[in-house]
Amino acid sequence: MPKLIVILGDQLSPALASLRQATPDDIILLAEVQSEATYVKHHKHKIVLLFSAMRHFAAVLRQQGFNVCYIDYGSHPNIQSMTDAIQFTLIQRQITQIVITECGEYRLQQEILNWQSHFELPVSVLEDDRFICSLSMFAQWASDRQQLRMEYFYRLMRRHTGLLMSSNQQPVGGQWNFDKENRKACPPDIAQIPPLTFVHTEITVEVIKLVNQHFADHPGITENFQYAVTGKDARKAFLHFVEQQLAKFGDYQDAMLIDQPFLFHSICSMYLNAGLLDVRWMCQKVEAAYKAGLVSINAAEGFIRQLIGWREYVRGLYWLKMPDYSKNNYLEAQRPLPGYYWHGKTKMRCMQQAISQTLEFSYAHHIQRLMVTGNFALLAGLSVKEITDWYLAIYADAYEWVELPNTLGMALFADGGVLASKPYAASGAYINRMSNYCKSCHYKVKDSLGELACPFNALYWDFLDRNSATLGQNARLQLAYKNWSAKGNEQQQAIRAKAQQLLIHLEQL
Ligand code: FAD
Ligand code: DLZ
Ligand code: SF4
Repeated sequence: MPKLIVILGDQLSPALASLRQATPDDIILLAEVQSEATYVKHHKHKIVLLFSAMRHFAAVLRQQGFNVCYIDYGSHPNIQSMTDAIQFTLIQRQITQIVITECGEYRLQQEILNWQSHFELPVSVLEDDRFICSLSMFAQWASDRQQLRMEYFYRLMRRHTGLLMSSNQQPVGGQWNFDKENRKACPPDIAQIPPLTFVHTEITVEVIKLVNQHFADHPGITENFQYAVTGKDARKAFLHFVEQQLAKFGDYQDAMLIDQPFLFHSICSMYLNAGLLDVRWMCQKVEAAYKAGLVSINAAEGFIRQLIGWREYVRGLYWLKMPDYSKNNYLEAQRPLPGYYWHGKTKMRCMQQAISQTLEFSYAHHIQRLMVTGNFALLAGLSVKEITDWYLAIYADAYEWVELPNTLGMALFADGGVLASKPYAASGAYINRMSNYCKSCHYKVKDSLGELACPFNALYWDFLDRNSATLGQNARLQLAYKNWSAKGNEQQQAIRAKAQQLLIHLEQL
């Protein structure tokens, strides 16, 4: 008797655990449903990417002889959720069992856990072995530790995978981490090769029409959609990155330049997270480029660290700590999100750049997310719920398992230090060092006081001051607090007053 194999929009991998069990008798279900498409206002590019990639993936499965049930968005008014889509399929076919691979979000996992009693059928949830670290392996690693620092987890992953390891189990290059060599500012006239882009397939053209019709009020426009929608094209995009950009990624990973949204980044998280790329294959290509002498160790290690270190670590942490993790608000940040997060119109050049490219491409790189929009939200005490919903909606690579620890934990320090040992709080000086944004900004990055003073400066000091009861004892902030004390009463009062003005007029900055 056939099984019903449910494939979610971010499970588009031919080697997915549940697909490995598929026989030609089984029904494979993919469904475009309202509940998944609207639980936040996803950027239009994210919906185009997923719906088009789902349709291409279904076409390949059909070509391979599988029995695919595909539900187009809006084709059945009664189908609003994955549960409805399964109900619909069960009415039409004789099914003995439902099979699914672990999903990426706690919200949907709760829905899946109800299926067995709801449908009165056995439901088999398979481990998502597209990740290198299983959830049980992560829990085991975490079980005997006071602090869950990424660096130690990363070393375990290096040993586990053997990536960039010498035959005597030592890290290639003599050290685990070349982070300090990933922080150069980028010369503005540096030669750049843009990421690979792709013309719209017939399927994408159809999906774009659908998205414009049903999701007109979601952020972004569809005309400039340029991403890959198949595994084959995603692999091409990644190999282009390895050949053309990876060598410079090492040095300029943290750099930002005016009107350069992509710099030397891979722009691959949206493919990887949807299942179009395989993390092991990506790492092997990077390691091979290093071994062939095409890229230096700081580039190869820096990239592999993001994939087998940060990416696997945030996923482990998410599932270890949910559902309580999402409720954390350690610094009691409540202030409403200013409108420019949604339209990008602000005099702060750094924010304008990071937000406008986000609206245009559903993409910003890590330092823009962390040290510009994230840092501003941290310093201004913006609502954790509103900010995490914004990141979840606006980026094409956003799923809660990866977005939440990065936003709530890394950017907002709302978990009180589970992920990071100190808040990533910085004044305008950091942004000035890592970018050329400040040169054409309305505000003056060197000033903390006065009408044209860079808002990041007074907000930075005020952030430390107003959170001194919770952060004042943090060993890694002692120098910052010492500098704050050294300012003396009068200057401190002036900075507090300036910060108050900025917070009152946040919308006008
Ligand atoms: P590259 O700079 O080329 O890096 C290579 C790959 O490493 C990425 O494709 C990604 O898969 C992985 N990676 C790098 N850093 C991280 C990280 N901190 N956590 C997980 N994976 C990482 N990443 C997402 O995939 N989805 C998100 O929703 C997301 N939200 C974020 C929110 C905030 C506030 C911050 C600070 C970071 C967030 N990140 C998220 C991590 C990171 O910013 C993106 O993975 C990266 O910018 C994607 O661009 P890229 O593919 O060009 O990455
Ligand atoms: C993000 C998303 C969107 C926009 N739409 C769908 C959809 O219609 N059908 C589907 O199966 N998945 C979609 N997704 C991805 C899911 O939200 C994702 O699989 C879960 O959040 C688990 O990570
Ligand atoms: Fe951003 Fe301040 Fe620099 Fe302007 S001066 S770009 S607001 S850091």
